[in-house]
Amino acid sequence: MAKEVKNVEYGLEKIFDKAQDFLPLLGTDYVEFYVGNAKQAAHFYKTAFGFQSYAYRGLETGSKDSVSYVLKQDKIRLVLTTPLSSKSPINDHIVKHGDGVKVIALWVDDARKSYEETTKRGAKSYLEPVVEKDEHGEVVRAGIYTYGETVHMFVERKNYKGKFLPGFRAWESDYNPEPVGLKFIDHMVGNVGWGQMNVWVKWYEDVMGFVNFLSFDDKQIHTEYSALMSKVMSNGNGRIKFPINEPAKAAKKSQIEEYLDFYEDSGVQHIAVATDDIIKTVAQLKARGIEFLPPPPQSYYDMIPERLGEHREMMTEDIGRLQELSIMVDADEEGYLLQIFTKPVEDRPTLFFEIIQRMGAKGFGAGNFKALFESIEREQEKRGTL
Ligand code: TYF
Ligand code: FE
Repeated sequence: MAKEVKNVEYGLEKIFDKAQDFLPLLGTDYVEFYVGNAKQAAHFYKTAFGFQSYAYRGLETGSKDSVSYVLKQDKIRLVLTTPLSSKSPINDHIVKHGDGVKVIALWVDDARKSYEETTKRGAKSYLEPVVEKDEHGEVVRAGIYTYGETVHMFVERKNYKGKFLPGFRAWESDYNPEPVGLKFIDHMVGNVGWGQMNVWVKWYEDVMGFVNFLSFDDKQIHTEYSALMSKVMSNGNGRIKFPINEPAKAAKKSQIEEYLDFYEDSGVQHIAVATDDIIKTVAQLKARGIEFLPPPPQSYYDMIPERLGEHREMMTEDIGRLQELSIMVDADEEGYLLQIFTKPVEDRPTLFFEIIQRMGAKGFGAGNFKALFESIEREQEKRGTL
């Protein structure tokens, strides 16, 4: 069974000591997707995932080249952007990758300094600092490239009282499906090409001042057919966690290779969102048509008490109910966690979502990797990509 290698003590204060403080990050500001049809995608994220209409920019607000819908659920903000003509460079991104994540925006106190410190350390520039203003104040943004064509945008909004960003107006809608209890982004995972994981680990260390706090190698993460390696990068306060995956050689095609083939580049593989009631959240998502990976076998659920170890008494969820919903459970020294994975949410087998509830555990569910990857392989088999 896969076991994670801890590179630093779990205590976040200790991570903080190790991490550099030149780039204080307050949290995830927003995640922007480039999609073929933002209007329809927005409907999907409202109807199926329980996001709320929040802000809008398009022809009606004077935006001639692209349209963006902003959706919100608790602390999570998604931006869905579509080009309005063939001349927009956004088209190239969609033609190459399909729908996917373009921007992981990070909330900072000083966007200019964030840009200076990271570009000085070798980051490739995407957007030099720009000040955007409206009647609610000003926002400063600047961006750098990370893996593939993915971007980190630094967003400074301390002098802004508006809803989202200058240029957007509030989006009021008569159609408001209930939220499903998604609270915040727990982590976002990047898939990178052969031999690239350590390059990006070093990039997050050198350029962003992150620390590598957990590692999983292919000896730990493999099934009969496939293997991968993964290292988790965290910023100093532990609010931003970016695992980086790389495929590893095995008998058949790794799910990471499948992603790279279809995304045609490195990119964001999954967004893990936290809930504090996973049973309720997942039951809701299923009722609204979200498709999850097929459940692990009975033997997996029989092993749960053993997997929980000393945390067995602490677990209040009914194992039978977890099994009905195909939710998985893992434990580490500090507690347990509950998690489940959607099928890809685009036609290309690329981006998917994870729903996670942490009950003290700070790991990533290493005890579930084998069952999870076997489940993914059954899907790959159906697609003929294993
Ligand atoms: O983020 C993680 O590490 C877990 C497990 O291709 C995982 O969610 C790791 C690799 C992968 C899918 C899930
Ligand atoms: Fe994850």
